[in-house]
Amino acid sequence: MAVDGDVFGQLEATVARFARERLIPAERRVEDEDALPPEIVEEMRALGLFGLTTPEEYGGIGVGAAQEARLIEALCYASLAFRSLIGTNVGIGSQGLVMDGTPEQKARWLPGIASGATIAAFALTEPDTGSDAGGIRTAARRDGDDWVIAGTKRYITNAVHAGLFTVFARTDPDRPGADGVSAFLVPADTPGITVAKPDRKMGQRGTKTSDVILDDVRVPGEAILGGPERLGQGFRTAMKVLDRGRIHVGAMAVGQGQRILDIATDYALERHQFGKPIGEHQLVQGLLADAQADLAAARGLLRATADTFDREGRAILEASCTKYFCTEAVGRIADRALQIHGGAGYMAEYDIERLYRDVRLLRIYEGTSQIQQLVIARQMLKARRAA
Ligand code: COS
Repeated sequence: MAVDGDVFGQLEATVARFARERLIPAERRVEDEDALPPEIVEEMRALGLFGLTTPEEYGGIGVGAAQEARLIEALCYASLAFRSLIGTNVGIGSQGLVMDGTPEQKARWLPGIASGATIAAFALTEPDTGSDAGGIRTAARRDGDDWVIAGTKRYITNAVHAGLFTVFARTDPDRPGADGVSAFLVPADTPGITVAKPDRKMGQRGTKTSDVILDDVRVPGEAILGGPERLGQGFRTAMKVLDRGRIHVGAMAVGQGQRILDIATDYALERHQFGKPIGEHQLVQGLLADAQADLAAARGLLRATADTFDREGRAILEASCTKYFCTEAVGRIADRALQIHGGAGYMAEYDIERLYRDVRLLRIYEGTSQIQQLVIARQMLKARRAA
C-alpha cells in the first residue's frame, strides 16, 4: 500500500505545516489542561489522520510503513500528546484487524476507525504481564457459542476514549504460554467493562492511559479476531502488530529528536557566554554534533526498516533495532539539549524540560529497550542456526 508520490508529498507538507502552525502553539494548553483542545481533534479528523493506515476501501488513506514513518515523523515535530490520540487507530488498535481480521470484522469496524468516529485501543498489558506478553492471565471461558472474559488490563492507551478494544485473553487454561492466547474484538459498551480513571504520569500530559477491568464480559464467537479458526493465534497477531508499531515508535522518536535538536541549536545561537554565542564553544559543538549524528543515524535506520517492511511484509529484527536505536538516541539527544540549556533546561518555562520527560516513555512502551535487545539477539541466533 502506498499513496502516489505527488499526493503523498502534499500530504507530508500539510502534516508538517499543521504540526508547526496549529499543534506547537497549543502545546502549553495541553500541558496545563491535560487534554487536547476539541477543535484540534476535529482538525485532525478532517485531515484524515485517524485513517492514515486504514486501507482505502474502508475509507482510509492506506499508506504503507514507509509513508507512515514519514508522516508520523512530521506530526511528532509537535508534542507526542497529539499523536497519541490518533496513534492507536493508526497503529496497534487497528493493525490486528487490518492484518488478521475477517472481511465482516473489517467492514464493521474499519470505516469508523478511519474517520476517527471510533477510537480503537489495544488491551494486551496486565498488572502482572508486561514484557512477558505470553504470560497473559485474563481468561476467556467458553459458554455455549459465547466467550466470557474476565481480567484486568493495565496502561491501556486511549481506553477512556475507546469504542473498540482488542482484548488478548487466554482461551486455553492448559496452555501456559503464547499458544493459549486469543484476540477478541470487544465493543467498549459491552456490559462488564469498566475503564478506570486515567493514570498520572511523568510526562506526555494530554495522553490517557487507564486500567480496563473486564468483569465477565460476554462476547459472541464471532468476536475472535480473524474468526474461530484463529483461536489460539492472538499472541502471534499481537507480535505482528507490535513489529509495525515499533517502526511507528521509531518515527515518533525521530520527529521529536529533530524538534529537540532545533530548539537546542537555536538556543546555542542565542545564548551568549564568555563574550560569544555558546554554539561557538567547542564543547557545546560536541554536544550538538553528537546529537546530529544520532539523529541522522536514527532517521536512516528508520527509513531503511520501513522500506524493508513494505517490501517483505515483515521486519522483526530490523523493527526492534529501529525501536531500540531511535528511542535510545532521542533520549541522548534530549539529555544533551537540556545540558546545552544549562539551568534554563531544568525550568518548566522552557519546552526542553517537558520534551525531555515526554520522550522518556519511548524507551519503555511497545517493548522496552531490553525486550528489543532480546528480540534482536534471538533473531540473529536463529538466522545463523538456519544458515
Ligand atoms: N511475528 C510473528 N510471530 C511471532 C513474532 C513476530 N514478531 N514473535 C514471536 N512470534 C511467534 C513465534 O514464532 C512463536 O510461534 P511458534 O511457536 O509457532 O514458533 C510464538 O509467537 C511465541 O514466540 P516466543 O517463543 O518468541 O515468545 P516469548 O514468550 O518468548 O516472548 C517476547 C517473546 C518477549 C519478544 C514478547 O513477549 C514481547 O514482545 N514482549 C514485549 C511485549 C510488549 O511489547 N509490550 C508492550 C505493551 S503493548 S503496547
